[in-house]
Amino acid sequence: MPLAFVALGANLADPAHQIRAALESLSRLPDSRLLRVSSLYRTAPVGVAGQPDFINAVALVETTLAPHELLAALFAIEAEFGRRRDYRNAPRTLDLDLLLYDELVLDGTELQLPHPRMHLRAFVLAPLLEIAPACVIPGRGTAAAWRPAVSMQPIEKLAA
Ligand code: PH2
Ligand code: MG
Ligand code: MG
Repeated sequence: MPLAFVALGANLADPAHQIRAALESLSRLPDSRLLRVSSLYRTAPVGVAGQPDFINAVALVETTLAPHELLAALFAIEAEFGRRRDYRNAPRTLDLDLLLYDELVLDGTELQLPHPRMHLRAFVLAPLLEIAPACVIPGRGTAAAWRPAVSMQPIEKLAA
């Protein structure tokens, strides 16, 4: 069965609660099984100024949903959580990003795989490496090799 990694992020309305509830929703995705979940991480905003800190995590899902079906299911969960898209990178109750889907490389307008910025974000790499230390990002090499390059991005693992 295909394996997909999903990044979770939130920085509004009790973000840790949003992420825990979102993990529950991921465990109920159709035709899928939630295999692994990282710790929650408190992270400073990357690429946006003047926003609250985020809570981030990464999950590994086994699924027979095709990539676009999985993406649609993730968008549906975001909508359930009251996600509004007021402007690009607006603060959000829940952001679910498809990071990897097997070794698939896709450059569509709706879906790009691997996620084009995942290797530049400590808030993705740290939780990803926690649950998949040998993870390879197609076209970019190992996730572990990118981790030192983003060591200046503040990130703190929350107690379980
Ligand atoms: N998401 C972004 C932009 N910046 N920074 C952190 N720390 N966490 C995020 O999830 C995040 C971000 C765009 O989706
Ligand atoms: Mg995102
Ligand atoms: Mg997103």
